[in-house]
Amino acid sequence: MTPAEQTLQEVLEAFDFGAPVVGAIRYGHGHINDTFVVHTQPENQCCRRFILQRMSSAAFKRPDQLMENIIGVTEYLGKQVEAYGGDRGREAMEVLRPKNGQPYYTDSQNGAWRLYPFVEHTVCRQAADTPELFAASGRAFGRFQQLLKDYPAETLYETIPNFHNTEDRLKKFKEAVQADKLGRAAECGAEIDFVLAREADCSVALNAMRAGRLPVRVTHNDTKLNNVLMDDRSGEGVCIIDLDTVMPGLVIYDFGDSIRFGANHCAEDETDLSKVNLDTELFKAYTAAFLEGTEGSLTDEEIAYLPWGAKLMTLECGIRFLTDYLVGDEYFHIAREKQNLDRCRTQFKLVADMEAHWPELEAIVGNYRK
Ligand code: ADP
Ligand code: GN1
Ligand code: MG
Repeated sequence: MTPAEQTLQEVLEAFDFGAPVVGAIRYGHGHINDTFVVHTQPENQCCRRFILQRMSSAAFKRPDQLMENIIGVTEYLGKQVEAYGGDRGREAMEVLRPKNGQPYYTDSQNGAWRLYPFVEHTVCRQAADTPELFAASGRAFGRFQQLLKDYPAETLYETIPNFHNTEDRLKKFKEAVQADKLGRAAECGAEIDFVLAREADCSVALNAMRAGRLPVRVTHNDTKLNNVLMDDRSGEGVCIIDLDTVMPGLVIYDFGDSIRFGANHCAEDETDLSKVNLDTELFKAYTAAFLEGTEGSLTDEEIAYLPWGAKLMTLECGIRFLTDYLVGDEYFHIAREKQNLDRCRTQFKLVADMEAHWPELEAIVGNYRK
């Protein structure tokens, strides 16, 4: 056995799966955690599946606080789902504790692992093939926002400090350019200039928040299409997953991050930038559905700032990919060289496209202003 296999074996033994484990393999397309699907074989029954994850130590310095957040939020959501007569096992995540009764298991190499039931009869999409599908994800994220609207935000830890603080992201980017520890800055001149030309943009949402025009709410903060599981028959959103970054934030971040990832027809690391374009029909479909999911609870200013959410989340993500490329790909998993630079380039192409379509985006959200 390799050391990695030995660790996995140790971890599998730390949990009670209720039946023999017949396999554990890597799963999913997340960039942060190490995700495995575990298959068990109960006697005379179908195989049961679980999601086992090693939380990223690069991203999350305090797994204890992270899991306290997740347990608080999942239990709260579970009760909400029961209250409206939904199916708690499908519509809310559930943390399954290891045999030692802790919220997660720490292995002998200090890796932190958690376990969830696999939510069956769902699909996880990497691209929004149709406006209907994208709208379904928007309704689900809007409803998620709505369900958590009375959650006590002050009890949540900031699992990644300054996660969507665009001013702080800009500062860290500049430090990485300055240090240029791998000599990669020279090949990124156009991308560096792209960011520097948009320094002022990095303060737009923060200024509105500081002025009291955008309220702080409990937000998901990582609303990619592949962080919602969709019913494999109806196509409707079933369960919001990847709750690592549920923290106080701005609602425009949740709207914006979904648009960033889903309102185009390309992978995040597409190298043919001519294919990377904002699809305003998808933007329109998502806007309608997200606002439907929030049940009219957003303020007029929040609605007005939705295009800014889209632009800033895309710019910020491009800055993060570029920063990670400059420091040596420490944060986002990569499968090939320059993948983070390619990811950065798609984000900046989308930002430019959003700027080119700005009046149209404002007109779309304008239809919902109060
Ligand atoms: P990351 O933070 O690395 O993105 P996620 O928590 O999003 O990790 O999990 C990675 C992938 O695993 C998801 O995109 C999804 O395909 C799958 N997944 C995660 N949790 C579940 C679950 N409870 N049931 C089914 N699939 C899941
Ligand atoms: C990461 O965890 P995952 O793969 O769903 C990242 C997001 C980025 C996204 C870019 C905790 O999301 O912030 O927007 O990659 N999550 C974290 O694809 O940093
Ligand atoms: Mg994810």
